[in-house]
Amino acid sequence: MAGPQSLKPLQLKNNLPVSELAAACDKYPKPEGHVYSYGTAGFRTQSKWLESVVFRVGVIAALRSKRHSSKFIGVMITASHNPEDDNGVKIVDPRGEMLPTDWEPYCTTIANAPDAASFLVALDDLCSKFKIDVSKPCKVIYARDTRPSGLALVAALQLGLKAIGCEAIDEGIRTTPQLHYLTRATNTEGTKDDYGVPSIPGYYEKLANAYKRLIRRRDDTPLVVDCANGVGAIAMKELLEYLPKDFQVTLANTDVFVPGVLNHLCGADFVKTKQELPPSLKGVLKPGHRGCSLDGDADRLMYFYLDPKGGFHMLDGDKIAALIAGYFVDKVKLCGFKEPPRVGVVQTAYANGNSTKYIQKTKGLPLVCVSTGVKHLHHAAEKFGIGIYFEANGHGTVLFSSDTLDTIRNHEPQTPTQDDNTKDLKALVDLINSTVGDAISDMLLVEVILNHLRYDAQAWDSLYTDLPNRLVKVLVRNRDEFQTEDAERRLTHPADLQKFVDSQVAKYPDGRGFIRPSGTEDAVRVYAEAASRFEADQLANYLAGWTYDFGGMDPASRPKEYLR
Ligand code: G16
Repeated sequence: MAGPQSLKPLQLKNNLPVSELAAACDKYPKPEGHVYSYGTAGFRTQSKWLESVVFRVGVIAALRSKRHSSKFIGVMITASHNPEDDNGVKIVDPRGEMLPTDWEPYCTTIANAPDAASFLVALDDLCSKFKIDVSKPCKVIYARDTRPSGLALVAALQLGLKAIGCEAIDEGIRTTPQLHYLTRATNTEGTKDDYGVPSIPGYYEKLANAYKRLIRRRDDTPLVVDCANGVGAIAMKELLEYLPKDFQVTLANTDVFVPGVLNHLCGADFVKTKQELPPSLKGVLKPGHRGCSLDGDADRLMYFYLDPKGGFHMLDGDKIAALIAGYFVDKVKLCGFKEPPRVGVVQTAYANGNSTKYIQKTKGLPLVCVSTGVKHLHHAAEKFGIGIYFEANGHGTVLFSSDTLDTIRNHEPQTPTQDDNTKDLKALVDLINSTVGDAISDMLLVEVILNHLRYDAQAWDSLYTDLPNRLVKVLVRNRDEFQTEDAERRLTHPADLQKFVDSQVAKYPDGRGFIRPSGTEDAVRVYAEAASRFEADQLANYLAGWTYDFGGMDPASRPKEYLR
């Protein structure tokens, strides 16, 4: 162990509180042999490996705050849709966005520093690289999801914050989007960009008031919300106190503190990957009802319904994007702006081929495809006046550029119709949590749009027909051996595997398939779509079989559904 004594020869360029940081670092030694990487969703792995990382993230977040003129930086402890034993930590920037990518390699180096001395050197490099004035005050706001490991990780975070002398606000157990909201609202309070009252009641009031301004007629169709046995259950119960009493909702999977049930056979990821009703909703969701699932930290949303014969139909992030995009393009026209904001959509390679066709060809909207990960989608959506981004997994939101916000604010409607629609648009800006995908805000948005358009779930579903598709998670020796290009639609390595993908895909009508390493799990994801269910499954299973073997796994242990 490197105690403060052994640090004497260290020549640091920045005036960091060396003894405090070194002593605290020694309390959370880095597990030997474990390699961490700041990826798509921050650091994420089994919770037992995370204490040293979360301690260090506390220090990094404080430095980020110093870099940002002492604004609040958010830290969220969650592993979202992953199993309960996993956990993770990510840093949220002052306006609620993800940490910029140029900080990621520094986070990775700091997390992997083997001892206190190298930890301090890595911090010093970060300070020099980003010209951080270490003497400035720093502020961090943090929260965690309902995972049992969260408490110990919060203790590690607190020690990191204390060691660097950081002011901190503990928000307790919150959804990821609530923490993003609080970060932005706290930093913008009393400014011209005021995002809302910086408190959890302020968050609920903002959403609920906007919903009340928008909702037109009473709808008696029940909505069943699967809360994934996660923090979304707490937030949904709290939100209901602010919504009109006739909001017809049944909450399911609300066992927040029962061990082992988080995301288990329920939640948005279960629905998307299994494409079936969570077993716990059998008999609860009836034909004619709408159902939706949140994930473990309530930043993803999936809708679904049963047809009159009881058949299950999923309305995923692509269907949500199509609904929202069509609605917004019409709404903007009805406002009568002299210079209407440009509405555009951002998707990833997972977007269903028919959703892309619908948005581009039927609705005539510009669309871009980017790599998986909110940071990529968010940045691409910022280029539009109104940018709608959704991943097929149900993670997404709508962004309004500052010019668009000015246009809406200063617009002088010439007719009662323009006036009504402008009022709606103003309320929509308040209803949407633009800081990040927010399952609860997105759910209210979908409910408002269905209400305005007088659509039931089936009418919404009929906007376009999904091409049958299948997503398979394949375990490999080392996911870093899989590298991609073209927004993750093609492998550059292993090149021979891409040749195989091309030759297989060409055999299937409407066939499409790609293979990419996950940014959040130690696995490779295989996606395939084709004209029929049988063909999509078959193509996915062929690609999975080859991925397994190219991934250095023993062919004798290849799962039986994978094909070769
Ligand atoms: C995170 C990211 C999402 C991404 C998902 C899966 O979601 O925020 O953008 O789609 O991971 O990523 P991958 O396929 O690379 O594992 P969440 O909900 O887990 O925070």
